[in-house]
Amino acid sequence: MAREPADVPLGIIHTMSGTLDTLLAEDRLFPPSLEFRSQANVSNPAIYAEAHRNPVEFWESCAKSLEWSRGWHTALEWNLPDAKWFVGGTLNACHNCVDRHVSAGHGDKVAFVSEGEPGDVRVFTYRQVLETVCKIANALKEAGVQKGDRVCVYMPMIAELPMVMLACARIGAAHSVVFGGFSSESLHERINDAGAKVLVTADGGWRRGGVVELKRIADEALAKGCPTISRCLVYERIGSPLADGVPNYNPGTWIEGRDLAWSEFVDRQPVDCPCEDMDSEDLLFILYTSGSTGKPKGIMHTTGGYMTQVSATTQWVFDFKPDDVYWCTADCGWVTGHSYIVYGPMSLGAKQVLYEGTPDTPDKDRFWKVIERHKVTILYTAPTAIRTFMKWGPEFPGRCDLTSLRLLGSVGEPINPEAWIWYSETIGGSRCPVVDTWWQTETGAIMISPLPGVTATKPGSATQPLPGIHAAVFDENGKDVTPCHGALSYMVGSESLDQGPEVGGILAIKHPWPSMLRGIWGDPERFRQVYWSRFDGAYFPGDGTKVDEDGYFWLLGRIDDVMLVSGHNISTMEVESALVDHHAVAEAAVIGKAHEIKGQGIAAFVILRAEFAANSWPEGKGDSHDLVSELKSHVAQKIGAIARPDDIFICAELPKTRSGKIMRRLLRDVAEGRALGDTTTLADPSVVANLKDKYESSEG
Ligand code: 6R9
Repeated sequence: MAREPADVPLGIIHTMSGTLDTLLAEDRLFPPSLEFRSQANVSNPAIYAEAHRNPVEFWESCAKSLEWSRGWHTALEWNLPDAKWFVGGTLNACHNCVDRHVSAGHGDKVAFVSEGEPGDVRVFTYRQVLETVCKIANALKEAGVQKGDRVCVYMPMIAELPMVMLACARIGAAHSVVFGGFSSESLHERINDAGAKVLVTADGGWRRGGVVELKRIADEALAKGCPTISRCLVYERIGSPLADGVPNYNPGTWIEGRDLAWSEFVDRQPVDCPCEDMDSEDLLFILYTSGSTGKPKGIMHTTGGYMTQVSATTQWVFDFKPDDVYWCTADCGWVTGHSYIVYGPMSLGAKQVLYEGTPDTPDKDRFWKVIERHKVTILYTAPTAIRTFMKWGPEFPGRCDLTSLRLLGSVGEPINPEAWIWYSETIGGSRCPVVDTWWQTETGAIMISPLPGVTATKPGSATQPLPGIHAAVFDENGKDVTPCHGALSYMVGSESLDQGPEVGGILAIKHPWPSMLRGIWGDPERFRQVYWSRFDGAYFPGDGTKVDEDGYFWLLGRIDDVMLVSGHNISTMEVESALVDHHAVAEAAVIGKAHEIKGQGIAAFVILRAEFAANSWPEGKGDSHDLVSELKSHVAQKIGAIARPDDIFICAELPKTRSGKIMRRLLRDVAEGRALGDTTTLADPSVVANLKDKYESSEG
């Protein structure tokens, strides 16, 4: 029956019938090398069974590697949806990340190598971090911040950003970091939602050779009315306009009595400041996550459980060692920067690289130059970056010495198998384990990931839930359909259990975990409704997954993106991966588009690798191109005729959020000829506007 486009339901809640059809087969397997395994922090698979026997006791043993000022009396109090971990315990997150390393004699160890985009490099030892953090903490106190207050942070990706976060933690104020690429409206909304007392910003930050005028944007946000803000502390990153080598940027308007200059106000503060004793369940931070629709949610994380899980997972998943040089390319404005720049790595006393700017400034080899210069051993980045590097071509990494690398991580989106292989071979020299880590702002820490000394990896699979994490796959009706459900064979380490066939469905987390979100700031009802009402007794992350016969999880993206083609639920991720599998394709975004007969047809937006794009493949629908029909056949051959794309549109860029995730909702608007929906979370709204023009002219 023909359906009007408007009738085609876009949300999975309505479209998904039963379980997801899983089609793409991937059988490459990469067991850990003997060499890696023999030195790994975790090399005994018995850790899964141990954790499974008693997850709460297991997490208690992990919590003991932190320094507590008072022990807990109850490990977990669980009244769905409210969890309390390590009840009665007290600790300070900053103490655990900084002071204890200095007290243990590691004050001279480098904490940060902070490389600015213009090429300036500043090095901070743990002792210097401690002194600076104390000065910032004293400055915040003088500016009126007290334990229990919120501080909004809007800064470039330089060492002062994590130090401001640690200073907040030190004095018991919750930080709310807003990514420096957000607009004044977004900043204004987040300041007011959190009721922040102080805003910490900078005159600007460097990006793609220019200055992002943070203070000017902050002024705009404050001018819209932020009644709770009394002070604005400004770090002088750029210096005075018109100084040598500095472009003429707008530093905003200085308001006496409100604005405080870092060089005067922070630098004169005393270098010691006691750590506040914090309850395990005291708020550590709020971080806003937009999701696809609606007002941003202020995700709340508390102290003891969060610190326990970020610290343990850094140790296991990154196989972190004292002499590693670690580089996570995320910005502290995202949860990845919170958990895997600040709190996880620093709790282990890591030496890490911070980089302020873009990967193509001054040239497309900047990341590889950073790795070569600072001898980075562990790299943690996102599939969106990896696919961009694939598009640019192998000559850029080829110019640099990357032999210091020993482990590679991925986070943020599903990584297509071909991108995984490219990352492993071209960046890792086929020498480094690849850890694909699934987690969310809400989960606080990594949940599903290989243990690099234990797990045989499969390209495109985040493999298995970490020890102590009980992930499962549920069907549309909320029924647990996990193969060998109730006793996942890998969790109990037994070979003899029945292994079920592969299933696809909706990811669920069945047992509380220490770093789980504690709520949405100011909206407990929305917290319950969004995450805890979909399933009975389990957390609903909103992602689709399949679990194969070995108990490996294949994350398939947001379930709102699943397509319903002739009655089959097909994940966009699988069709995208089949396209990226073709040697001409660097990146693909796939959507379901209203179709008279099939309900939804498949439309693909494809970015070619540089060497192909340079050949005669203009942007556009290109039905007549040989390449387009070749790509359609390639998908049909990889996954089956059901997944053959109806339309392929060749383009130069895809609409992405500021954290680099593809926004398929807007591509559906383009393909179905609708006005574009909300574009405020896009990194660059002109990309989708251009795409729409080109799409419409090629249809005409
Ligand atoms: C850490 C972070 C969370 C959403 C999540 C999922 C997607 C993240 C992934 C992944 C497949 C991975 N996601 N990591 N999908 N494989 N390894 O990205 O947090 O910004 O809150 O996004 O990102 O869809 O639900 P956040």
